[in-house]
Amino acid sequence: MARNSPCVSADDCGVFGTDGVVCLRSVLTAAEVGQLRRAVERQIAGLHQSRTGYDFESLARQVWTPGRDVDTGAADRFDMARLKEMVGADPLARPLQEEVPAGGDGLFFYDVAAWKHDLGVREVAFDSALPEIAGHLMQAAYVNFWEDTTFVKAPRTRQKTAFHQDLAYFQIEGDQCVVVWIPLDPADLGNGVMQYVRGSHRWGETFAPNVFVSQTPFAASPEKRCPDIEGAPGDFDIISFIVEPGDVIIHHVKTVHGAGGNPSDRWRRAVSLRYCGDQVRYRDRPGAIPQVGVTHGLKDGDRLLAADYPVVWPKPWPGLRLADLYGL
Ligand SMILES: O=C(O)CCC(=O)C(=O)O
Repeated sequence: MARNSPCVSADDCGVFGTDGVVCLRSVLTAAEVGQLRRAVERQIAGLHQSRTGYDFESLARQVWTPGRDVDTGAADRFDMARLKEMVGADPLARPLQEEVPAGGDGLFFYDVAAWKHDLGVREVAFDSALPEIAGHLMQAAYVNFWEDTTFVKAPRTRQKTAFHQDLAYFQIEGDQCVVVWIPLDPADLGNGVMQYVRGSHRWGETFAPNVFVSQTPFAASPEKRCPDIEGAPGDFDIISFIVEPGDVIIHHVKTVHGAGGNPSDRWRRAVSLRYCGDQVRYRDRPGAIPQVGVTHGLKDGDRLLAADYPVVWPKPWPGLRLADLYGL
């Protein structure tokens, strides 16, 4: 089999182009997986002091309890009271929750931008095999790192991840962007592995971001609502992979995807890394999620040439450790 890079073949590129998603096996080392696990442990430990960390499981309970104010502690990245209003005003909104065995409250932990303060996350995001793989899949001349996001579902977590498309969450124009979902535990449908609508990146549609706990679109987005995949799964070609730590699943930024809850007694920890290619331009999209701590003054139409979006591939010389050059 012809190989384009150490970890991605011409066949992999073909599958990615056709399906909008490809699973690559044994891409990350045990040490790299360990670095991400330790970073995620630190993020979860800081949940109640964090301005960016959320438990969407608890949030969903608050959203679906009429008359209850939403309390997200120190976290202030999203206007959750507004989110509750949007869900309340959406006639199509309904809880997207699975039945779980009794015991425990579950946890659907979400956080972002660990790369800014965590050297281990930066090393995986910048100096693992991933930037080069992303470059080959996107056929890009160079690759910018966009950001990292953490998604953890503890055992007995009811909340699903509503199906969505990533593009309109990001302040970008162009679809030369990939999302790398990195499982930190063995994952399958039983504990909420990601699911993808095969070929949906070629539908020619941009969908509004949704509010995670429901398919309700962000009010500020002018894009159309994502189809109700959960409501009619049989109408869509949904695929998933059984993965081990070290494997990665890479999807195109326009591929529609979602996940179940985690009714099992196993954890489902994951980190998601987002990379853009040289053809992407900055665009301050209405309804995109505000990024944490960005300092650039990019205008619509600019290349992503700013310290907020490090160029991670190709490297100026082999063996250069980019992770040491960035961070707060
Ligand atoms: O892990 C999840 O539940 C959601 C992940 C996701 O939507 C993403 O990585 O883009």
